[in-house]
Amino acid sequence: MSKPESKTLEQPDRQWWKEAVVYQIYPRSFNDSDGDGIGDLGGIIEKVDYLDALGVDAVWLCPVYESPQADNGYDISDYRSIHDTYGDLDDWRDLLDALHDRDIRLIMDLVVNHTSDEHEWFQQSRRREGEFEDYYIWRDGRSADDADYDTADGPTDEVAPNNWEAAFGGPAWTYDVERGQWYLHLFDEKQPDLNWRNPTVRDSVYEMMNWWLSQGIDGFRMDVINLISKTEGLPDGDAESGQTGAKHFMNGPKVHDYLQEMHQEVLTDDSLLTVGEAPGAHVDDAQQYVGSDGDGLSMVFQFEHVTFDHDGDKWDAGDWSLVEFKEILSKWQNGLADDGWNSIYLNNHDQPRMVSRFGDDGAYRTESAKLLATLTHTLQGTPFVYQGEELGMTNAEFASTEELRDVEALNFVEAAIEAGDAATYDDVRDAIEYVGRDNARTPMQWDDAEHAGFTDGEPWIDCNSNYETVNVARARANEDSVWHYYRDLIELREEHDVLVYGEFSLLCPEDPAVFAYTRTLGEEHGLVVLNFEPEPVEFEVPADVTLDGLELAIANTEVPTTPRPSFELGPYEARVYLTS
Ligand code: TEU
Repeated sequence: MSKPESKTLEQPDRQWWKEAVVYQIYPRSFNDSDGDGIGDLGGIIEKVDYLDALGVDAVWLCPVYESPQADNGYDISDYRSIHDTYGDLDDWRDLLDALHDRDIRLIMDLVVNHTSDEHEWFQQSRRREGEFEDYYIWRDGRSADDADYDTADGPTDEVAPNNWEAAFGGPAWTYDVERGQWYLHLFDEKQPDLNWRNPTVRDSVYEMMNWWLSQGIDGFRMDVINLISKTEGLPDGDAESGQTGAKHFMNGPKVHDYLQEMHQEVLTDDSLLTVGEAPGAHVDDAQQYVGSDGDGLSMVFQFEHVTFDHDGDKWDAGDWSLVEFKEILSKWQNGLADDGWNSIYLNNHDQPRMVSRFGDDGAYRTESAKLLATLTHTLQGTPFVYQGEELGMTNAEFASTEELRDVEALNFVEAAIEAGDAATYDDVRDAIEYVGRDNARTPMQWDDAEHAGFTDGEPWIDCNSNYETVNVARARANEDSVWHYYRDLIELREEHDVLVYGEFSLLCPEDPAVFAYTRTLGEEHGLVVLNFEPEPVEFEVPADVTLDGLELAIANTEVPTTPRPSFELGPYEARVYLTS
C-alpha cells in the first residue's frame, strides 16, 4: 500500500494540505455498487479513477462506521467497524489502497462530541456500569417550580436540568427511565454527548484515533469539535438568538486543553490534515485552534459565511448581501494570513447547493457555478469540493414531507406545525427547498440513466429531477462544462504558488456586485474579478493595482487576454489574471 510522498517543499511553511484540493464524499449518496439504493464503499472504489481525473488530492469521507443511521452516520455505535450497508473493513482497506495508489489521501470523519445511544458505552452508562457510569452527561431533573421553561417528557413536576436547546429542535435533554436521570444531547436524542471532562473518555477517544491512524489514514475532519467542552455547572442559557445555551458549549472553557492533549496523544505528525468543524467560532477562536502556538489543528470549518443571513434561525435564510459576504470572507482571509490556515467551502452535506444558495440555478447555472468555483479556488486556503458541485448540481424539489429524509428537516416541519407557525408543509416548503440539508444529499448524478446511474435499485432519496442534463457523463463530454472548469482550476492552483500562498487583498469592498481581490507572492501577482449579478456591470481596476505582466489565466467566458484599467463584466462573469 503506497502512501503518497508528501509534497512538502523546502520552505518551512509549506504543507501538502495547504496545496491540496479536498473532495468530500457523503457515502450514502455517492455511488451504490450492490443495488440496495444506498451508496457504499464498493461504489466509491468504482469511482476512484473519476476522482483522479478530476485532479483532487484528498478525499474527506463522511462517516461509514457502524451506526443506526438516525443522523446518517453521525451517530456512531462502533468506531472500529463499518456500517454493513457500506461494506466491511476489507472494503474500506481496498478503498484506502485504491486512493493511495493514485496519490489521493484519505481523511476520515471523527465524531466524538457524541456517540449513538446504541453505542455499548451508552448502554453501560445508563446501567451505571463501572467506568462507563460517567461517560456521558447525566443530571437529575429540576423542579418545575424552579424553572421558567417546560419539558414535556420526563417525570411529572420535573423539567430538564437546564434550558438548553438541541440543534435539531426541542430540549437538549432526554429523560432515561432505566437510569432515572436526564442525559444531554446537543443534536438528536439518539446522539448523547460524551463527557469530555472524564479523562477515561478522552483516553478511549485517543486510543480509537490512534487505531485509525495505524490503518494508514492521512487525517481527520472533526465533527463539531468546538462543542466538546461545556461550562462547569451547565448553567441556563440566555434567550439569545440561535440555539439556547450555545454560549455554554461553543468554544467552551476547556476546549483548547482537550485539543492540545489530543494533539499530544495522537496528532504530533504535522503531515496529517486535521480540520475542526467549528460552528459559532470567530476568527479569534480559530487563531487559537490553528495558530502555531494554538491547539495544532491544520484548519477549521467556520460557519460565518453560510449563516450570516440566518437572522438567528437557519430557516429564515435568504436575504444576504455581497458586501457582507465579502467582508466576512476577507476577515477570515486576513485573520489567518500570518499564522494559521483557512478551509474554503461554500457547500457540504449540511448546506444547500452553492449554485442555488449564492449563484443562479436557472438561466446562469453554468456561469455562476464556475464563478463560485473560481472564488473557492483562488482565495487563500484549502478548497473543499463537495460531491456534485463540480457538475453545478442544484437544490432539489421536495413536494411533501414524505420526500424528506433529514432528521433536522423532519423535526423542523413537525415543530412548525405543532407550534402553529405553519398550517401545512406547504407553508415551510420554500425554506426546506432553500436551506434544507436534503438538497445536498440527493444522489450523485453520474449519467442520464434511471436514478442518474447512482443505483440499479430504488434510491434511499429521490434524485434531483435535472439529472438527465446535469450529470458526469454529459459534463465530461463537454469541454465547456463546469466539470472541465473545475479540473482547470485545480490544475491552475497546482501550477501557481501565488494562488496557494499569495497574500489576499480585497478591492472595492463596497461594490455591491463585484467581488475583486489581488493575490501577491513576491514577484507573482494575481487579480481576480467576479461579477455576482445576472446583469453586466462596469469594473474600474483601482489605480494602485498593477496590471503589468498580468495575463488571463482562466475565465468563464471569452474575455481579452490582458486586463484593461476598466472593463465590463457580463452576467456572473469570472476572470483570473496572473503574472505568467
Ligand atoms: O454538523 C454540525 C452543525 O453545526 C450542523 O448541524 C449545522 O449546524 C446544521 O446541520 C445546519 O443546518 C455536524 C455534521 O456535519 C452534521 O451532519 C451532523 O448532523 C451534526 O454535526 C451532528 O453530528
